[in-house]
Amino acid sequence: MIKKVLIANRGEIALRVIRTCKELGIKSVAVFSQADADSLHVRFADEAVCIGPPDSARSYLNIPNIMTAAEITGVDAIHPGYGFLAENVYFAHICNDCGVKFIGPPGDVIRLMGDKSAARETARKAGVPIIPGTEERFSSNEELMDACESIGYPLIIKASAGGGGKGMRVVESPEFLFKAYQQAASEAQSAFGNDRVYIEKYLQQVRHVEFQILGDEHGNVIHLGERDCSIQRRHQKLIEEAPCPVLTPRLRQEMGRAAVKFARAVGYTNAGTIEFLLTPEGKFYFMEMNTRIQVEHPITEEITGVNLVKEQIRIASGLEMKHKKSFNTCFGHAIECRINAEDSVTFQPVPGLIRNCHFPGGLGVRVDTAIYPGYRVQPFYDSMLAKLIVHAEDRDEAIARMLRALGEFEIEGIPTTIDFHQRVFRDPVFTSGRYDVGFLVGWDHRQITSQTAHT
Ligand code: MV4
Repeated sequence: MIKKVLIANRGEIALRVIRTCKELGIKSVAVFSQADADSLHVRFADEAVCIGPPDSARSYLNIPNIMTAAEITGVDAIHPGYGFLAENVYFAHICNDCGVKFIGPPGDVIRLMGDKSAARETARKAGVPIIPGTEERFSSNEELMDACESIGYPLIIKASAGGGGKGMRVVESPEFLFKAYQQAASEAQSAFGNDRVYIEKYLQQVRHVEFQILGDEHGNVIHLGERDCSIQRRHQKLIEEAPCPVLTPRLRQEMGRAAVKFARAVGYTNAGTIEFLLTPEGKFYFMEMNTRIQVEHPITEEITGVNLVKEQIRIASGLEMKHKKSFNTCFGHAIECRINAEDSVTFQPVPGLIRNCHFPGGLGVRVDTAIYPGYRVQPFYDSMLAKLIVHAEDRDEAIARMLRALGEFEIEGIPTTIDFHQRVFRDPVFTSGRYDVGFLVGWDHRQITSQTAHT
C-alpha cells in the first residue's frame, strides 16, 4: 500500500493530489522551484523540497533533482499531475527503475500513445473507427499524390510525434499538397525532433468528445462517461462540459464501448482519456489517447461522484477498482471554465500580484485553485489561475449557475478571462449546445470590432 507520495507538479493539480492524499491518510511531499516557495501546495504538503530555480527546465522538468527529492524523503510513489513530466516515457521508467511507483500507465504505453500514427494503427487493429487516411512513408511523390486523391480533399497533415494540434496543416486542394507536406515535416522535425507525418481526411464542423478511462492492474477497464471539449482557442481548451450536449444514449454506449475496447487492447492501467472527433452526422472517429489525468477531470468527478485522483492512487497500490461497470448514465450536468491570467480580448498572459480575490460558492460550485490574496502570478509557468466548476441537475441550470458564479468571482490586480467566459455563456450558439471546434474562430476579432462599435 502506498504510504507516501511525491507530487512532481505545482499549482492547483498539486493541491488536488495533496488533498486526496490527506483524506487517504497518505503522507505528501511537495517539490517546488525557488519562485514557488510561497505556494499553497508547499504550505499544505507534509514535506517540501526545493528542486531548483524558477525555469521549468531546471526545476519541474529536472528529473535528477526530483528523483533525489524522492530518495531523501523516502516516498513510495510519484504523482506527475498533468503537463511537465506527466507523459515523459523516461521519467515513468526511471521512477519504476528506482523502486518508486509512477502513478500512471506503464512507460511503454505512454510511448505507444505518444506516437499518434502508431496509436491510430492500434485503434484500426482494435476495430475502433479511425479517420480515413494514409500511413506515413511514401516511396514517391506520385504515390503520395495518389494516396491523397483516394482520401479526397480537404485533408489534414499531422505530425506523428505531435498531438494537441501542434504541427497540423489543412490542405484544400492537390496543388498545395507537396509544399504543405514538406513544411509539415520540417516543422515536425524542429518541434518534436521527428519528421514523420501522416494524412487524414479533414472532417468539417467536428466536436472534440473525450471519454474518461480507468484501468486497474487486474484487467478491469471502465469508462466514466464523456466530456465535450470543443470550446478551444488555438488548441487551448477554455470551457469543457459533461455530458456532451448532443450525444444520444446509443452513441454514448457505442463510443464508450470503443474507448474501453481500445484501452484493453493497449493494456491500459490507471487514468487515461480517449479523444474522438464527432461529426454533425453522428459519426465518431478515434483521434488520440492522453495517458495522464487531465485538467478537466473535475467535471467527470461531479457527474459520477468518483474521486479520480483517489482511484489513481488505489490502482497504483495494486488494488482492484471499486467500480467495475462503466458509467453509461451519470447524474446532472457539469461545466468547467479555465480562468487565466490573460487579457480577455487578446488572451496575452499578464502575470503580477493578486491584491485581493474572492471565490464563488454555494450549492454545486467548486473552485480548484492555488491562488490567494497576495499571491504573485509567476511568468515562468502557464497562465491558469483557477478552474471554476459547476454541477447542476441539467445544462440550463448549470449555465445559470456558471453565470451566477462568474459574477461572484473577484480577482483584483491582474486581468483575467472572467468576462470572456461571461460572454460565452450568454451566447445563443453556446447555450443551444449546437457548437463545434470552430466556435471561437474569429471571436477575438469579433470582440475587438464590437468593442470599437461601442466607442
Ligand atoms: C482533426 C480535425 C478534423 N479532421 N483531424 C486538433 C488537435 C488534435 N487533437 C487533432 N485536432 C483535430 N484533428 C481531422 N482529420 C479537427 C481537429 C480539431 C481542431 C482542428 C482545428 C481547430 C481546432 C480544433 C479543435 C479540436 C480538434
